[in-house]
This record gives sequence, C-alpha cells and structure tokens, in this order.
Amino acid sequence: MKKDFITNNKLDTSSLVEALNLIENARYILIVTHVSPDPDTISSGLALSNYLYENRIKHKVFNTKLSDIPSRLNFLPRSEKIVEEFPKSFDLIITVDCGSTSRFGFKLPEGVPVLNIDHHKSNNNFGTVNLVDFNKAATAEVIYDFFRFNGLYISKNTAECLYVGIYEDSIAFTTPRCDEFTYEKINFLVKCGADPSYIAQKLKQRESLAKFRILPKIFDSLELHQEGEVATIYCLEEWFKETGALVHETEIALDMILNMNIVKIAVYLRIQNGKTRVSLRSKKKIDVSQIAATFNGGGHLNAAGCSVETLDIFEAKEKVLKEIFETKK
Ligand SMILES: [Mn+2]
Repeated sequence: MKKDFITNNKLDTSSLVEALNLIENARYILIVTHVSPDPDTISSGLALSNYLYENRIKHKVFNTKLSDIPSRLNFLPRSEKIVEEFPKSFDLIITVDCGSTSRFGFKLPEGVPVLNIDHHKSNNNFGTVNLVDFNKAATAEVIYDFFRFNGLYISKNTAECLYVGIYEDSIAFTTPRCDEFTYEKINFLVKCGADPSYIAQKLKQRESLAKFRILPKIFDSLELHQEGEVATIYCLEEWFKETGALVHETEIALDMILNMNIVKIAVYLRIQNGKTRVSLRSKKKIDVSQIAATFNGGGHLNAAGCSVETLDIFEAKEKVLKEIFETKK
C-alpha cells in the first residue's frame, strides 16, 4: 500500500476489502450509472467494466437512457457495450456516482447485494457495502483508491476511463476538492498509459454545429439579478428542435456564465421529462446543494441540480430565484 493512499484515505479499509470480496464472489454483476449521465458516472462504470472484462468477470454496464450519454465519451473503451436493458439475472449491483437511490432510474430489486461507490455528500450509504468519500473530486477517484488499496492492475483502458472521470468532474482540475492526491493519481494513470493529449482532443475537439447554433439563443436569455451576483439562463424546447442540439451540449453555457467576474451563482433551466430541470453552479463557499435540496434535488457545494414540477420555465425560474434570494439573506 502506498503512503499517499494511507494519508489521504477517508474510506473504511474493511469496506475496501469487502468490496473486492463481493466482486470476486459474484457470478454476474450489474453496474448502474445514474440518470442524466455525466462523464464521471460513465467513466467510473467503464473503468470497472474494463477491469472486470480483463479478469473475465461477467457483467453489464446499465444506463436508463443510452441517448442521454454525452457522445464525446464514445471513445472510451467498452462504451459501446453499455445497455439500457436489464440482464436476465445478476447477483451483485454496483452503483457508481449515484448520490441517492432516485438516481438509478429504476427500483432496486430486493435480495441483491449493492456495492455503492460515490462521492456525493447526500449519499446515505444505501449499499450493502459503501465506498463513499465526499472529499474526493470524482467517483473515479474513489474507484482508483479501491484498485490501488487492493493491489489490482490498472490497464491502459481502465486508466483512460479513470482519467476522464477525474478530469471532467473536477472541471479540468479546477474544483476545490481537487488536491495534491488528485494530481498523484493523474500522474499514476498517465504512467499506466492514459494519454492526456489524446483524451483532450477526443473530449474537447469533436463538437457539433448544432451546439454553436443553440448557444447564442441560450446566451440571449441571460438575466442578471442582485447586482449581477445571480445569473440565469434557460433553453426553450423549440430551440432544441430547431437546432438539433442535445441537452448535454448546452450545459457548457452554465459554466461560462459563472465565469463572469461578478457572478456568484449561475442557474440554467430547461424542460426535461415533463418538468423544469434546474442546474445550479456557484463559486467558493456558496452552497447550491442546499437550494437544490429544497426542491428535492441534490449535488455538491458548487454544482447541484433539481427539478421543479412545472412545464413553465419562467414560473420555475421565479421559484428558484425566490429560494436563492431567501438563502442569501
Ligand atoms: Mn461525480
């Protein structure tokens, strides 16, 4: 075991051993990635998938809606193997990056053990075994710790997946939870064969024209409130239809408006699954997960999300703004 691992480990060591026991004793594993999948959940699922495949352990990676998976991740090894249908039988479920059971997109079958791997503060340890560390920048970091603690071999393919999960969830190594240990992990993953320049090209330089058609419309919706500290943007359903852009292609707009000097909280609203989906971002110590929680959502200090039960984006915007103003008082 490496020294860096011991000093930075917030995970219970017996859980790390039990997690491996569960995997080694399973005959068929279902890996569950969360609804509205982000790169961390997909990369984490695929990192495990590559490890299991290399060790001839039967499994499937599941997501409730394949078309929601950001297409820029399609270069990840085994990404083409993700399914949206349940295998007939399985005797272990591994959930990755799921902050609560509502993130699976289905009800957990009873009697099947669950290995819960995550880094969300909202995680209530719903698993049979829980590897949950909210000091980590990404779930991919927790999986890295699991591999290293148990002395498991990290192949080039697995390393590539872990690298992408950490890179994306730390917003290219810029969030507060990204620390010296994160960089040590990245260093090790590069030694294992992850190629930063290849990955950056695949993630960043394969964008669609539709994205550049929809972003100006979204920026046109920009409003500043409270002397510019709170910024809102939205995307109407018809704009998606007009341009052919996908929801995940628009999320960059939110990070961009937060980058404005005066803005401290940024809000992005759009219609998704019959409700108004709200994404929140903040700077420094402003906790947007609290605001999301008042609408039964969740997330992290600086990045959170929730849904408001209305198809009227403007009504949802007023409700969320009211909550933000109240909290800021
Ligand atoms: Mn994550």
